[in-house]
Amino acid sequence: MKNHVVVDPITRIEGHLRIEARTNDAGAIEHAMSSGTMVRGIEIILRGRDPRDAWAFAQRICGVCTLVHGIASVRAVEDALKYKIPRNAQLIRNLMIAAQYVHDHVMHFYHLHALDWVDIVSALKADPKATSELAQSISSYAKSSPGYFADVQKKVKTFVEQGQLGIFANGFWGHSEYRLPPEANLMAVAHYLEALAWQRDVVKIHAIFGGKNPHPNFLVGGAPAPISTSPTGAPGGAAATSVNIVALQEIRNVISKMMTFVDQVYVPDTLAIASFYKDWFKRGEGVGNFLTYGDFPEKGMDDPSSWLIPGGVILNRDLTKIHPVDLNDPSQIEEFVAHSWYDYGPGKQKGLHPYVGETQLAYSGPKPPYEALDADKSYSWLKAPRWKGNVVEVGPLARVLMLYAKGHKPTKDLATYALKTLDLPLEAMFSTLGRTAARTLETKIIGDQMKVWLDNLIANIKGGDVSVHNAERWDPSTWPAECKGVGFMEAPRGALAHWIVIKNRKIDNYQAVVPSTWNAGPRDPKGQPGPYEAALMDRHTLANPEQPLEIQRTIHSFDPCIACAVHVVDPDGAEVMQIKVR
Ligand code: NFE
Ligand code: MG
Repeated sequence: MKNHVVVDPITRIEGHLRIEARTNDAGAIEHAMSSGTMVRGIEIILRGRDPRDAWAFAQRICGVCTLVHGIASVRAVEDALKYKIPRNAQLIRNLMIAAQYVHDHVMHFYHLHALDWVDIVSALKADPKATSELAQSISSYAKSSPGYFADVQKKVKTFVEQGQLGIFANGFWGHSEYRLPPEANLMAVAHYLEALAWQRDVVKIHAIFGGKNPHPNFLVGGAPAPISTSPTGAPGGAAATSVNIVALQEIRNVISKMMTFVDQVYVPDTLAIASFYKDWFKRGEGVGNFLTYGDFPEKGMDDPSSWLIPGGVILNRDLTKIHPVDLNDPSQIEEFVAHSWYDYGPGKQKGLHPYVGETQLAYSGPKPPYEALDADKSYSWLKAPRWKGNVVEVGPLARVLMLYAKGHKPTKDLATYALKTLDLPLEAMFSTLGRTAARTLETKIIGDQMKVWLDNLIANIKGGDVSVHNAERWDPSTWPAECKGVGFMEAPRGALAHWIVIKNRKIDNYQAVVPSTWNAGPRDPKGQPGPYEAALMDRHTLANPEQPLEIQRTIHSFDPCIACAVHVVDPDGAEVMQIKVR
C-alpha cells in the first residue's frame, strides 16, 4: 500500500504500541490507527482472592506509574465496604500520589519526550559560553556556567565519537523538523542528565511512607506507615521504623529540592523549547472532549468539595459547562471491544459497564502477527472506553482545563503567565504542545500543594492524632455477603478507576479502566477513532515518512503507557523495532 507508515513499536514509551498511518502524496496523515500489541490478564488473576490483597497484584500492572493502581485498588475495596480512613492516611496518600506526579512528569519530559524536540547531535556544535548566557537569561538555576556546559558537551561527544549513543540511539538526529539552536539543544541535554540524578531523591518520599519504590506498600483502611512522636525511637518500640519528625523533615527537604528543579529547570525549559515550535500549538488536539474523575481529597473521597482536582466532563472545548460524572451509572462509562481482540458474552458490539465487564483472552477472531491493521476489523489488545458514548481525552490537559474552568486561581495565574510568555491564546492549549505544557503546569500546581499537605499532616500529629489505620472493617466477618465499589484517582496519565465486585468475601469480578486505555484505545462500534488516532489525523504532515518524528511528537505528548493500558506479556510476542513506509 502506498504511503503507509508503520511505527512498531513506537519507542520511548512503556509497553508495546503500534501506530499505522496513511498519508496523501503530500505527506499529510489522512488515516491513523493505534494498536496495543501485548496481552495482559491481571484482572483475571485477581478473581477469587481476598480483596485486601488486591492492591499488591493490581499495582504490578505498571512500574512507571508505580503506585496508582495500588491507590485505586484500596479505594475500590474501601468504597465497597463503606470503609472510612483516618485523615493522616488521606494526607499521606496525597503526598505519595503528588510525588508520583512530579517524578513521572519530569521523567517523561526529559527522558521520553524532549528528544522529539531536542537534537542531541546538534548540541555538539554549541558554544558553551553562549549556552551559559542562554541558561542564565531564562532561569536562576545554579548549574549554568560555561565550564558546566563544556563538561556536558565533552561527555556527549565521547558517546558520539565512540559510536556508543546507547540511550540516545535510534533518534532521528539531523531531521529537518528539529528547530532549536545548538545552545538550546545543549542546555536541554544537560538537564536530561540532571533529571536522571534528581529523580533518585524524589522517590525517597515513597520509601519513607511506603517502605520502597517502585511499588510502595498500601493498606486497605489507611496507610502502612505508623506515626511516632518520638524523634529517636523508643527501645524495642516501633518508632525506629515509623514516620517521626526526622522522617517528616526529610520529606520537607525532598519537596523543597524537588520543586527547585521544577521551578528553575522544568518550567523554564518547557517554555523555552515550546517557543521554537509554536505551530505545534495548532495541531494534535483530536477529539476536544475531556474527562477527569477528580482527586487529592483534603477530607475524604466522599467529599468532592475537598478535592484539589475536580471531576467532570468538558465536551467540544466548552469550558462553561462541566458535566458531572457518575462512575456507578451503567449508562455513563462503558468499554467496547468491537475493534479489539476480545469477545464479550452479550456480543461484540455491546458496551459493558465495568461492574459487569469481561476480560476474555480466548478471543476467537483473527489475531496478530499481522502485516497491516484493518480498521474495519479488530486491531488492538486495548478496549475502547467511552463516556455516554463520547470519545474523551484524559490526563494533564483535561485536569488543567478542568481546574481552569472551575476558576482555580493558581492554575489561572500560571496558565495566563505561560500563554503570555509564549504570546498564545487559550485555544493553543487544545494541541500537542498544549498537552505537553499542561503536564508542566500541573507539576507546579500539585508540587506546590505538597507543602500544604505536609503542614496539615504535621499539625494534625501535633494535635495528638497519630492514627493511620482504621481497623473497623478489617475483619471479613463484618462484611456483607455481597457488595461492590469503585476506586478512582487521577493517575499521572489521567483518570483511573478500578471496579470490584465482592462475593462471600472474595473478589468475584475486577475491572481496571486505565488512562492509556481511554487515550490509546481503538475505534468504537460507531467507528469513532480514539484520542491518539484523532490527534494524529488533526493536521499532521510528515516531512520525511522514513523518520516519522511528527507521529512521535503527538503520541508522546499523551505519555503513553501500554503496560497500564492492557493491564503478562504474550510470551510469543516478538519485539521488533520497525518503521515501515510502503
Ligand atoms: Ni503505566 Fe498509568 C498512569 C495508569 S497509564 S503509567 O499514569 O493507570 O495510563
Ligand atoms: Mg481493563
